Amino acid sequence: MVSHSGLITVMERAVRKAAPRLRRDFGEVQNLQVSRKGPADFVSMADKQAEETIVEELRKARPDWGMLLEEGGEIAGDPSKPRWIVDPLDGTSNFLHGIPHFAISIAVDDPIGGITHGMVYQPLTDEGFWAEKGRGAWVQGNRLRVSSRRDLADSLVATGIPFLGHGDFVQWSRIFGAVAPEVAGIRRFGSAALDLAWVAAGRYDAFWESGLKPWDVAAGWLLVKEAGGFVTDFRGTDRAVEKGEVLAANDQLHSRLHKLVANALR
Ligand code: 2AM
Ligand code: CA
Ligand code: CA
Ligand code: CA
Repeated sequence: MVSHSGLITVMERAVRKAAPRLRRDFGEVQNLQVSRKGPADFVSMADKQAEETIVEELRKARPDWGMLLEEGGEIAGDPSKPRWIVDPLDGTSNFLHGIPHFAISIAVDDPIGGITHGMVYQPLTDEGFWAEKGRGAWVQGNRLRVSSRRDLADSLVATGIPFLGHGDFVQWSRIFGAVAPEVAGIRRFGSAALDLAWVAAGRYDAFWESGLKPWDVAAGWLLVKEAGGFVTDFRGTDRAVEKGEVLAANDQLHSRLHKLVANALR
């Protein structure tokens, strides 16, 4: 595996460069050009401009790397080198409704090591959650650790609900029906990247969602892993990022939730 020292600095520089514009646009949402990629799947100038700025910074630092971008699609690079996976604005619906809960997500996907670096950055709070494979997950100089709660009855669980034209409502309802009666509370805040970062930080005890894309999941997946948590798909396999299907928690809660989910989907 190539040496990745300094990559977190590169990612931090990219998100910091994109942040002021996002902060400004957030205050002027009514002036943004918004279009629709599908039913309820909105994209604005803010998404596109943030992505352009991020791509420019990342390309300056690693000119030969490929990229997987939510808005720009795939950009080929040297296949022996890692590629960047970028969601320039996760939580666009929140952003466009003036709800201050959205983030930038950037990950490094190495052809040998898989996801080796991840950053989930909240422009409004200047909070940058980052993780490096084998070196832990961090926010503002503090090491992240998933929660240590063991009982579902004490747990606050985040989820993502399918939205118009997107996702499996029946499957989600089955899982909700199995999980909701067992846990202390459920939240749906609308940014999968932040949901995972907050599981890594021990704010949520667990999180489940399906129908996601690699750019929603990759960085947060590493954050949870490096914070000592478990992230799998609903069957309990290690293919959460590829499948866009995520069940994340500490080991105890993960195994309890996995049983409930498996039952619900039988
Ligand atoms: P996006 O904001 O980058 O598009 C949460 O369910 C995930 O689904 C988010 O990561 C969000 O990513 C995406 N999403 C897209 N459209 C959505 C919508 N109308 N409602 C909720 N989430 C949406
Ligand atoms: Ca989107
Ligand atoms: Ca997203
Ligand atoms: Ca996005």
